[in-house]
Amino acid sequence: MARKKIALIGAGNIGGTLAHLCALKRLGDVVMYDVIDGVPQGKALDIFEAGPIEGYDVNITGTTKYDDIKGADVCIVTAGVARKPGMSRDDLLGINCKIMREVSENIAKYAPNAFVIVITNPLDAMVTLCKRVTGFPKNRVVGQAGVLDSSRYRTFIAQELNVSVQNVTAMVLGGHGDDMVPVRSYCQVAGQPIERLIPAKRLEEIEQRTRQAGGEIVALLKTGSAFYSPASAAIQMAEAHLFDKKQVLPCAAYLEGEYGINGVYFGVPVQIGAGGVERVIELDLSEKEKKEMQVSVGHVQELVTAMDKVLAANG
Ligand code: TXD
Repeated sequence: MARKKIALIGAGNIGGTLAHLCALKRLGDVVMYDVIDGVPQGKALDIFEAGPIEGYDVNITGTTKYDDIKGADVCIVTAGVARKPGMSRDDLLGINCKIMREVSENIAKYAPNAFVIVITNPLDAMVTLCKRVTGFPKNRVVGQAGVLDSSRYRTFIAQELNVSVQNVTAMVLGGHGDDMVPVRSYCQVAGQPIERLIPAKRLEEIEQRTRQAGGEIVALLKTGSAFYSPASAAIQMAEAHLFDKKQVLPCAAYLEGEYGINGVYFGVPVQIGAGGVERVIELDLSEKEKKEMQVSVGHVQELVTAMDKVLAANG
C-alpha cells in the first residue's frame, strides 16, 4: 500500500512539531510548505536525518512551492501569525485572513481531495474562510480547538485528583475563545461524574483556568503561543481520519441545524473517519451549558461578521 501524503502548510512552531509527530507515528510522507525559504527545508531535513535512530522510513521534505503538495491526502494549516502577550486571538484576524485566503486557494488547486484541518487563529473564522475559498464539502474542512481545550481540562482535573490523565474523559465545546464551554455534565473520572469528586467552587476555578490556558502559555513564552499540545491535538484528528477510526472528538464543525445552530463553524463532538467529519453528535446539555453555548456562538458570529468586513475592505 502506498504511503499517505500529509501536507503541512506553515512550518513554524506548530508546523515543525506536526512534522516530527507525523514521522514518529509513521503517518506517511510529509511535505512542509512555508513562505520563508530555508525554514521548511531545514526543519524537514533535520527530522529526516533522525529516521535511522527512530526507525521511520517516511520521507520528510520542505518547500516554498505549492506544486509540491500535489495530491496530498491530508492538509494541516498553521500558516499565519501567532499571539504575543496582550493580544487576543481575534486580534490576528486582519493579517491571517489574507494568508488563509491564499493558502486555501492553493489547497483547492493542488490537493482537491484532501481532508483539511485548520489550526490558524482566530480559529472559528479561519476555518469558515477555508471552507468558503476551497469550496470543499463540510465533511472535509474541520477546525482544531476542542481536542486541545479538552486535553487542558483533562490535565488539570487529573492533576487535582492525582489520577491518570487516561482516566479523565471530558469535552470542551463552543468557540475557541475565552467563552469556550467545558461541559461538566460529560466530565467523568473512571466513570464517576466529576461533580461527585471535586467541589463546585474548585471545579469553577479549574474551568476558568481551562478557558485561559492558551493565554497562560502566551504569557510565559512571551514570543508566541502553545505549540506542542496544539500539534498533538491535530495529529489525533489526522489519525482518526487516516485510520478510519470513527473516533468521537470535539472539533470545530460546520453546523446546519445541530444544536439549533445554522451556517457556522462551532466546537461540537463529531465522529472522524475515512469520510472526514462523518457525523455531528448532539449531546443533551444542561440549561446552563445551553446558555453558555449560545453566548459562545454569538461571539463566533460576531467574529465572522468582522471577518466579512475585513474581506470586503480588502476586495
Ligand atoms: O488550538 C489552536 N487552534 C491553536 C492555534 C493553538 C495555538 C496556536 N494557534 C494558532 O496557530 C496561532 O495563533 C497561529 O495563528 C497558528 C500557528 O502557530 P505557530 O505557533 O506555529 O506560529 P509560527 O511559529 O509563527 O508559525 C507560523 C508560520 C511561520 O513559519 C510563517 O512563516 C508561516 O506560518 N506563514 C506562512 N506560511 C504559508 N503561507 C503564508 N502565506 C504564510 N505566512 C506566514
